[in-house]
Amino acid sequence: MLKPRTTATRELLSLDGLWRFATDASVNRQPWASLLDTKLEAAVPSSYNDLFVDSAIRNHVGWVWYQRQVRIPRSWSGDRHFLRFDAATHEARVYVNDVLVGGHVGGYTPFEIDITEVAQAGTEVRLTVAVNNELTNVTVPPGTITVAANGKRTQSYSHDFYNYAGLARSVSLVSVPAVRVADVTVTTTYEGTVGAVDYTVETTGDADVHVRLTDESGTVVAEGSGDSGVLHVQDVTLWQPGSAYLYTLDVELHQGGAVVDSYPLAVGVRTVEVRGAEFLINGEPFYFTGFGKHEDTAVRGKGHDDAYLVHDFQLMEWAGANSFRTSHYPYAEEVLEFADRQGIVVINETAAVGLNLAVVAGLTGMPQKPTFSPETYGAETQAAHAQHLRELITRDKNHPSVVMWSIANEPSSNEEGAREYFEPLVKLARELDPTRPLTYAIVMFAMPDTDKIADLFDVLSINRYYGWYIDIADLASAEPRLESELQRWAEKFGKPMMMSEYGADTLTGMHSVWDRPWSEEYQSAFLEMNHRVFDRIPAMVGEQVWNFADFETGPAIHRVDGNKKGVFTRDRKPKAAAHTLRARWTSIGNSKPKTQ
Ligand code: BDP
Repeated sequence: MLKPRTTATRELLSLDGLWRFATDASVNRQPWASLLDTKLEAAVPSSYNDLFVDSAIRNHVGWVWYQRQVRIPRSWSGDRHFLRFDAATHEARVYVNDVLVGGHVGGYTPFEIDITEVAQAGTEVRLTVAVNNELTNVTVPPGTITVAANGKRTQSYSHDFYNYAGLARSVSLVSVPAVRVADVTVTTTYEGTVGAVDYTVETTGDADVHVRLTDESGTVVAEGSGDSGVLHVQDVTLWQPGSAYLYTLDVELHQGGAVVDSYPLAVGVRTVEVRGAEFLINGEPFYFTGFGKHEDTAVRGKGHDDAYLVHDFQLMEWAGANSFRTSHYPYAEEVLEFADRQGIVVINETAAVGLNLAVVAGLTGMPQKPTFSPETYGAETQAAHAQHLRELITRDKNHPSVVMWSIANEPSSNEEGAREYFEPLVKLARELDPTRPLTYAIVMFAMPDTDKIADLFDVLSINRYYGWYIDIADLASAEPRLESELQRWAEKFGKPMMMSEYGADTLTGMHSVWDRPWSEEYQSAFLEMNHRVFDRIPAMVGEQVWNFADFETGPAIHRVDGNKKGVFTRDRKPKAAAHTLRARWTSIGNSKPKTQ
């Protein structure tokens, strides 16, 4: 799905701002009508949870309502107009003048609704959006709703971040021509100094397709026509990690000599490949440094914020990081566009986090119920996961910064049924995108001899906490244990491996001369221990620390005002570990440290 843009033939009106807001006590009020009876207003984009002081709103389980007036520009007659939601977490129903016009399930991918027939150009309409935050065994991510005898609904889930909800990304009204570019797909390669941009254009009607590729100085470097083809670029400048270069592919539709639609797409020419135990970008072995992140800031929750976007990237660059993972859901498209421009490498993850009832059972590894079964996570969950994968790959397939898809975080891959659940999803992802490697983040309960799905994937992303959840305050024992496990993965699979999570909760300002968990010194020592091990294992192709910054979680006995594994605090102040990482990463760059 193309990101909306203003072009010569398209217009975009932002609906961001303050909307009337109310929570709804009814479980499934339908149909709904009339003016929202409320004094509350909520900011869009923002999660609604932390905006208000009322804990009933923060902890509300079910539907909330957003409402505002919208005037459709008079000049839009003759075109189609759409409502576009960059995300509504986790389900939405949309009403124009109290008429249901559409909806969407899935809280981290966009959707659009054609409202041309119900909202004529030049008129004002009342736009009402119902958003539901419930997670069940058939949503991605999954969760459980418990209803008490008094009817009180409680949400639980097995992922370790707060279930922020609402309209956390931009909402816009867009006008597009009736015959238009519906989608564009590009893949790139190069041979010597000649780049190749393979393109396919989908349209909504009959028109001649013209494409033009310009470089950053605006010079046309290749042109073509037809729905699909290959454009060759002489003396190509590659998109490189740390050194982005973007061409622009201008797609035009012509009818009888007139341009009826035009759409520009940023294109980076680069290749990605897994060969043996190496991860190659542009044929060169690449070593990932960086973080698992979250979309998480005070007050906004998961609300997208350009100021934090810029600042977070500045901090990553300062730390010498060359990459991050969109743990544990697709991020706002602005983030990927920025990564494209800044040359930061992205591992793009689905929202399938918490497919693991062993974690729900506590850190025992003994699930009370099997994770994969018709009663728990079965065919319907898998179908929701597949649909989410389709929406993610369709949205993000053209970003040069995205080098790999992560299909899930810490699923119970050592349990019966894991292979039956994941095999079709891996097949689907490869059909949707044959160009990018696939991975999943491996939970600590899944070992080289018990994991049932590792062979299906290209890269093994390993989440491990030796020195924290295992061997806390005993890094001397943690070190050989970590090393021996990583060696076993390397020997058994011969694939590239990366540490996709390793980290220790740390209270900023706490210090100790001993190995004391929660101290800033311990976080640094923990990371250094891990690094010594990684540098001894040739198959390691990267390290992403958990987490970039402290973040909000649900209440739990092991969480003090959220998860404190951030290398930066929630307000982005560095802990001592930030300097430890900076010293290492600025010295190693994009290449693997010499194996010792
Ligand atoms: C891992 C999860 C991550 C958690 C982290 C932790 O992938 O979401 O936040 O552990 O416990 O299991 O800090």
